[in-house]
Amino acid sequence: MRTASITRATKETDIRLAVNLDGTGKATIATGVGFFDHMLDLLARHSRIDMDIAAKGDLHIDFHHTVEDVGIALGQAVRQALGDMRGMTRYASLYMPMDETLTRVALDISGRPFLVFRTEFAVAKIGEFDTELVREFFQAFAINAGVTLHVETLYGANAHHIAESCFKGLARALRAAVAIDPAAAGEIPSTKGSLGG
Ligand SMILES: [Mn+2]
Repeated sequence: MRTASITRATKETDIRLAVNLDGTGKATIATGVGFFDHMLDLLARHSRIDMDIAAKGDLHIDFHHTVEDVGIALGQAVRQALGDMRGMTRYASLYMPMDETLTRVALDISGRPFLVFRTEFAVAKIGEFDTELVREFFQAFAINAGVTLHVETLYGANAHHIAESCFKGLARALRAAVAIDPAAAGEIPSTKGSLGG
């Protein structure tokens, strides 16, 4: 089983997180931020990665540290669970529609962290949630998971739909990229013979 657990405590947040890449999408999520819980829940569901995430952050300041640090811990957990990436598909890309919104996500699980994020929100908040934190999460995840991640929202209007299309797009891309490719089982998907930078 490709699993990992991360415990991460700072003066700003206290996070316990576990993932199972070969799961069914079962999620137990409690970050104290309702909209973020909703996004993480659908990230687990649509990636079929089991996620157990408990975060206690300094929400009396704002949601920034909590969202960013969950992104860091989730990225670290995914990277750890992948191990030497033997047999892994590695690349995935797709278009994710959500009503009027369309977002494209392309992913290379390469050990080469890079984020291109071309998604804009016309409003600053979704409920209490700052829309700029969507990018912060993707940045933290990409850097710590060691993935090259391109996200572009081609069009869209509703901020909730735009955010959801990004998270669902990441979910489906992750699901495809971490899947074991039966034709290449046991092989490391790189001409270098290793992945990791
Ligand atoms: Mn929703």
